[in-house]
Amino acid sequence: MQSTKRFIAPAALAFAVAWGVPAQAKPVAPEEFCRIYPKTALCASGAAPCTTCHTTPPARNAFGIQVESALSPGTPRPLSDGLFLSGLPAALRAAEPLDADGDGASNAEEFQAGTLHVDAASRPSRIGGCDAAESALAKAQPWNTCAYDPAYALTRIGLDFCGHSPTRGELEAVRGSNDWQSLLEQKLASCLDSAFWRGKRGVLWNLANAKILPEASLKSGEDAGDLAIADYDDDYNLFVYVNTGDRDARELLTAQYHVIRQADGTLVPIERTPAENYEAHDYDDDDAAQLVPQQRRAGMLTTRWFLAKNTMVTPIPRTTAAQAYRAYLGYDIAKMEGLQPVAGEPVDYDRKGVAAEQCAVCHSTLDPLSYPFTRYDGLGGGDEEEISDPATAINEDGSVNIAFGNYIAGRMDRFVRQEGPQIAETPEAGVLFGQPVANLVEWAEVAANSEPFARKLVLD
Ligand SMILES: [Ca+2]
Ligand SMILES: [Ca+2]
Repeated sequence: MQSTKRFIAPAALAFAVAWGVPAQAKPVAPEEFCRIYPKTALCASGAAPCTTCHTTPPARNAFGIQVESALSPGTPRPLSDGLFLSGLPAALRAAEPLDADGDGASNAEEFQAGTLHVDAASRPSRIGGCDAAESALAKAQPWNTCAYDPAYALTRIGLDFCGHSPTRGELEAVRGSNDWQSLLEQKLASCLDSAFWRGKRGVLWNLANAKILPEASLKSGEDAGDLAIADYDDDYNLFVYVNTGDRDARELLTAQYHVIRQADGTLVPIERTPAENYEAHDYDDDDAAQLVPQQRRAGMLTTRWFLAKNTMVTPIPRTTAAQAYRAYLGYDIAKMEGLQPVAGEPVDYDRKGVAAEQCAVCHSTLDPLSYPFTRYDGLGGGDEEEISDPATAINEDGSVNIAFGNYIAGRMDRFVRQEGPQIAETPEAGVLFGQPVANLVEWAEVAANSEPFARKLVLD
């Protein structure tokens, strides 16, 4: 049991914890596997999936059985952590020449080729390439499967980046040219400029859906829904803008400007104070205005919509932090991913019982991630002051005196009556990837410069 427990991947571990297995079980095996085989496709996201060795954990698949039988044979089970880890490399090596799925390719060959070692239908196309007769035959086919086929590449570029096949003329030009590489580059460049790629509801726009989580009924501004709380057009505009024009993608989390879409579809960054944003909207439509002061902005993480949709009326907005961690850094805490416990956490400022053993497993990471979000209001909550006359909302320094979607230094004080005095002790400083951050702007800076951010960007 002990040895199989060590082999459980993060998702499976979540079940284990839910069933009350002691929290010290750690998913070390997937990481150890990827330390040994860092380049295999199974390790593309950092740790191997549980299906590398298991069917449904703890049951092992054919490869898991091969590894297990070579793992410190003769040593009584269960193996201790130390014995398991020290025996694993040799056991994996011992299973390399074996063929778990019987498809004729060894486990090692499949790791190298990126095919599945436990699926006979997935096997390396052979090692070596085509011989002369095969090459000649392939060249005469519509698609050349023995060599790089520029016409096929052009078709893929057209379909994936332009939304349609290339014309016959374009295909012939590429087939007949020695300079096909620059023709492909030109085609790609023009596709990346097309409405299909960067326009409203284009490919990039849709790529942002999992980050923005739009809901038509809650939308304000253009195409407003029945229960309008905020507008997400600004979010999409910023996302598409940052991801085009050879811009620095880290500005997704560090931009302190907003982006508007002009009538002709051009995206233009604008530097406006909250007051200027507020005045740019009618009072009827003021829930579409961005109210966070410039120096408190952190790109997609502090837009009116992101805060309204995720934080709503929560004092400590864990949902907001979890969505930021998932959408931009690739770690889903609900699946026990990206856990980096902080000593002394969680403190349980809002008396939710998060310090209980089963909860602390996640909350010792999640709560310090969440504190920097606590000063950003979503939809009010607590004892907030209502502004009855919108005309009095604007302050001289360009800030706006409305709580919703705004940065409020003293926000936690509003919750004392409901949550108790300790809620006001909630710090604004937090911890991300083991690094202390004073506020959300620093959080976003650390995030944007991190390896997980770069990896998520590539995986997207
Ligand atoms: Ca095989
Ligand atoms: Ca296979």
